[in-house]
Amino acid sequence: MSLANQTQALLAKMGVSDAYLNGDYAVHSPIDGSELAKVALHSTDDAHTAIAQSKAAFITWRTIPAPKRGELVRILGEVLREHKDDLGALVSIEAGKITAEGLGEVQEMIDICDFAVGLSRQLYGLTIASERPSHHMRETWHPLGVVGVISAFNFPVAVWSWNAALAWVCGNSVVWKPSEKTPLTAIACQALFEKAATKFTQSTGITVPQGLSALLLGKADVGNALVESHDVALVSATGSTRMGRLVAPKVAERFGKCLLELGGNNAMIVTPSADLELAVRAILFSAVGTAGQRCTTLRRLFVHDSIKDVVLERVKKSYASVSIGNPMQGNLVGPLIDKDGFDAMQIAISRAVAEGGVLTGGERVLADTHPDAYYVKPAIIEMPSQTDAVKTETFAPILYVMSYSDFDEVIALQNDVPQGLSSCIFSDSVKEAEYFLSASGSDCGIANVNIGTSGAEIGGAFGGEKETGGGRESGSDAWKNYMRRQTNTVNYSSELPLAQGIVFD
Ligand code: UN1
Repeated sequence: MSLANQTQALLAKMGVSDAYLNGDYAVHSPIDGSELAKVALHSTDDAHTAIAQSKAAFITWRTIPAPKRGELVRILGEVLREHKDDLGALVSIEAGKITAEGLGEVQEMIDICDFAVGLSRQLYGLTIASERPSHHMRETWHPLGVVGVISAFNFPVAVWSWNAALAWVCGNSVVWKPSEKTPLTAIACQALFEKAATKFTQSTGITVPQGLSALLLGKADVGNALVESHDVALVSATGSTRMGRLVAPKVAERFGKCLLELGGNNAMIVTPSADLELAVRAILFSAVGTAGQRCTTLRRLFVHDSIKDVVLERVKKSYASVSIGNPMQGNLVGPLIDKDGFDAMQIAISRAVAEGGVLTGGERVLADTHPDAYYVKPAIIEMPSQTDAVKTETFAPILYVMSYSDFDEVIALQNDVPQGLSSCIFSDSVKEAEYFLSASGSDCGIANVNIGTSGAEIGGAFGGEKETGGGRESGSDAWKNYMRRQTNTVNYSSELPLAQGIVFD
């Protein structure tokens, strides 16, 4: 069966209505470059209508008790479990992920739904001691409004769910603008949401307001409508630092809230005491998984001088054993998303080589069988130092390898890049590991010990510092981004004492 036919069958199985599939915007698979379907893109007028509808949905939804809102997300988790294979396969077809990673992405969605259900009974505020007699102080969390979600091609469904599941239990409505490279998986998610909404209404008698989940397919103009609308309370944007630089000032100008999850340039430090068997396995998954197209992908490897040769030899050996090809046929490395991705990789490689890098791999493969798809051998580049090419994030499987001799120096190098998403150390020394996690250690939002840089669990807050944008999504208390904080002081006395001891009569 062709990929287009498989796509049609999967979309039908997930209940996608033909209405989405009658446009003229062609969607291609990175697996072989073939056309999968044509979809209709929205206009900025459509965006304004969707935002207005979403705002109306919010007004109703915010009054539904949070645990009831959680019930909708619980049912969505059930629907996702039912369709895990279908949606996972569609992620593989549309984004080129290997089967295990397509399924893993849907598992992240299920996990965040479970998390959000629990959270729906735990949107805790504080009670605060008042300095005045017979007064109560407390802090409450209220729903925020319309949440705009802008997501990237590389996690075409999970990033939406991290935001949407939390946003809904927090009492918000969601308008989603997915990457124009992956509209089909987004359409499928919307259909699965609608399925969950119907079941929810059947079992609870509560109507899900129309527009609680809205989908906007389009390019930058449609995203921009979300960014500029005063009716969008929070813009949660995942993508490049370049995109974040466009989004953040516009949202700030109207005093909206922004949650940014932008570029990463993630590093691993391998110290002399490291378990090299574990380190090499972690390097392979972090650097090569998802064909190097995760924001958490390992891009910089610092190995102590004394073990550099042995580590490099083992890494090269493990790279050589990796199968590259159709991601749905048991290979470990699938294609890059498109020609632009491939070109960016080749430019980065040339630059690094010009800066003194010694290259292994990096070339295109399978061009004969798939002239319209871009499969590459993951590249390893031994660098003489941390040059400009190394400091730049390129969304492709390029691993820059450098050696170090001094521990303080390598911590400084790890931090000496504009981005600050993920980092890790492989070490069996408690001193080194704890130093890495200390205030003087890694400056990233994620810092791991004896685990690679990618593949974070949903339970922790996800995001990073510096040019990564500073936002935190997913677990821990990231839910607070989706609510507004209110401080309440209640006087239950017959006096009117003022704070700070002021007497005003
Ligand atoms: C992303 O690449 O945008 O930690 C998200 C990870 C995944 C999420 C990646 N859980 O690699």
